[in-house]
Amino acid sequence: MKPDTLLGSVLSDCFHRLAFTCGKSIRSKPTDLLLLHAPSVYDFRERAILYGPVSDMIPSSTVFEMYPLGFLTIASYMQERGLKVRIVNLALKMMNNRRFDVPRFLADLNPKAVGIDLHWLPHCHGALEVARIVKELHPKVPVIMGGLSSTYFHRELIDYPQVDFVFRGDSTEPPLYQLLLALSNGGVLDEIPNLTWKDAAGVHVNPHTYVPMSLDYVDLRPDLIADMAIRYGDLEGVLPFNGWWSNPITAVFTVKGCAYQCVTCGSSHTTCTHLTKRQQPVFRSPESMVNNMTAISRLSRGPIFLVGDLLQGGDAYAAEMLDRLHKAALPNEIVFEFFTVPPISFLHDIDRSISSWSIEFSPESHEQAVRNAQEGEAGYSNEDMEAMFKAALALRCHRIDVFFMIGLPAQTSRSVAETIDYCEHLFQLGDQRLSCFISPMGPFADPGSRSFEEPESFGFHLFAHTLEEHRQLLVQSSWERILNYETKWMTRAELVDATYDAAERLNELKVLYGRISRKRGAKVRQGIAEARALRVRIDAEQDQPGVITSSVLKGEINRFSVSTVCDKRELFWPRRLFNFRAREIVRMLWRYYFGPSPE
Ligand code: B12
Repeated sequence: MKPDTLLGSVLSDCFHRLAFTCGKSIRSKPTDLLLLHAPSVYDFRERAILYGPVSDMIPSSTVFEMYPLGFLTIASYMQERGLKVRIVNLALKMMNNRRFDVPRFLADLNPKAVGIDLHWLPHCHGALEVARIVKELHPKVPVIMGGLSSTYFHRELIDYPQVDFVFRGDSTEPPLYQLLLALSNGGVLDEIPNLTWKDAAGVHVNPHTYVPMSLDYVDLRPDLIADMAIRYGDLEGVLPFNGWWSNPITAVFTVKGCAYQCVTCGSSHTTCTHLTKRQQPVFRSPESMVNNMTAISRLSRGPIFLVGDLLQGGDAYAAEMLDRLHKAALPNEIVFEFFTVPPISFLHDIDRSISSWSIEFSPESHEQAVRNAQEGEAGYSNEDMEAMFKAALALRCHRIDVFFMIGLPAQTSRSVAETIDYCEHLFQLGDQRLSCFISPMGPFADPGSRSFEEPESFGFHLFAHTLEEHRQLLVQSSWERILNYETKWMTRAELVDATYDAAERLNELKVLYGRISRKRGAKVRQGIAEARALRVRIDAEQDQPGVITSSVLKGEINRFSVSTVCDKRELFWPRRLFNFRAREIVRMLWRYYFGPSPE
């Protein structure tokens, strides 16, 4: 067992025991708001679904067990105002223990209100099922939903009997606080902004007026994770994703809204204008971000990912951020994301300010015509991009991950194959620090994106429009049938074929150019071959009416619940012996049980 995994289980056990030995039983803990994160498909443990590589590029598995960052901002906002919040990552608990009994677990809790995220649309099956169970067990406890997909589908969502309230928008902490107060004091509901609710008179849609122009009103306190783990004796319930303990990458959001118009993005400028009512991006202050990063650094040695392109906020903003980071001198690696090629001078500025840094860049396609169709006139050429890579590699940049996507407007199967040729060209730059990844856009084209709102104008065809239709899609037998779109250039079957072909070749190139070991390459190769074979067998079974997926097939499919087109470990940073600062954890435990900590 790795030291961190060992430390994780020891701490997990320790939290649990301490919670009881100190007479503070989990059950008796007051909870004003219980935040639940559901798996994508509620009964994924019983079903046999070939989900495919839809989550291969993120730390989560196909269960999409990562809860929204917003859970932490909500928790810290409420905590500062004296309310007790508990986060429970049900998805992760269900993954880790096949016998974990959700209704039994929930029946034991006694919260005043329950919040469930329907942020990412792939949760529309699990989130509504969990809401149904909560309502059944605790009929008097209000069930509140929120997140981007809740915002989009709020009218449909509120009609479900298990849903009492839906919050709209990308920022909900203050209105949610207002609602929790109103529910306990019997206050009026029609003045709470961004709230969709119902009573005997029908459905009410309060105006969407809470759109904060500063993001500094709320903190994202990493210590809350430890705090909740100790308070409720439940470490697993608050972990962000499976394996986080060994790969504690953390994300710091920098912006809400966007200036770019990417066709498939569910948070593009156009989408935000309509969905979150944000006419332009709003940036978090460098001071707030660096404070947040410093707090993370006290706890974790893992990389910190700055979500969003700092340069979108302007040169002065980005320069201030670097200046503050320089002064903070954090030991963690800082990961920068760029939406377009930054000036080379900016890379030098990063290098002067930070000793350990890396880059994530998503050109989506190597082909200019495809990039233009996706992003509007994409303002950079491959030559510009390569010049950036070379400049960064000449500096102390530790790592460059380049991401490509399948399912873009104007993209053909041939173009996807040529993207892999281009990856080889990038590998031939001859630096092991640069690697490439490719994955399909899936499982869904995002609601609110231009590809979803005006599919025909952008060459898309949708197989689902409503929330209920998406729920039905999620329980289809394979990802080819789950995808909610195809394009004028690729059918769903072609999207799947192009993905496996591209993944197979990219895997071989990674072995050839030393990006992964032969052993890892062989495992991925075998995984892709088996996934292809399973797809054929599922199709054959499905084509016979009335045939239910056989148990043999079920068992085989279940083995495909993690990575298929690449090995997830490629996404993570090399492990350290100890990822967390034990001293800080001990200090927290001490503070919780015995009062102020010794310095
Ligand atoms: C960072 C990020 C990630 C990170 C995860 C960060 C995290 N844990 O939240 C990573 C890279 C892992 C990721 C993964 C995915 N992502 Co993402 N992600 C983003 C990104 C770029 C920023 C999000 C952010 O910074 N939020 C800031 C925090 C503070 O706010 P928040 O979490 O949104 O929470 C607020 C509100 O949403 C709301 N809220 C949220 N939940 C709840 C619950 C309740 C009860 C209430 C009341 C309110 C509420 O209130 C919160 C507080 O104000 C957005 C795009 C964008 N610019 O918004 C895409 C975005 C949200 N992701 C998207 C998608 C599709 C995904 C994936 C499904 C992609 C995939 N197939 O792999 C996965 C799902 C991961 C999972 N569940 O396991 C889409 C969502 C579209 C949709 N409607 O479904 C977006 C819009 C990007 C896009 N493609 O267009 N993502």
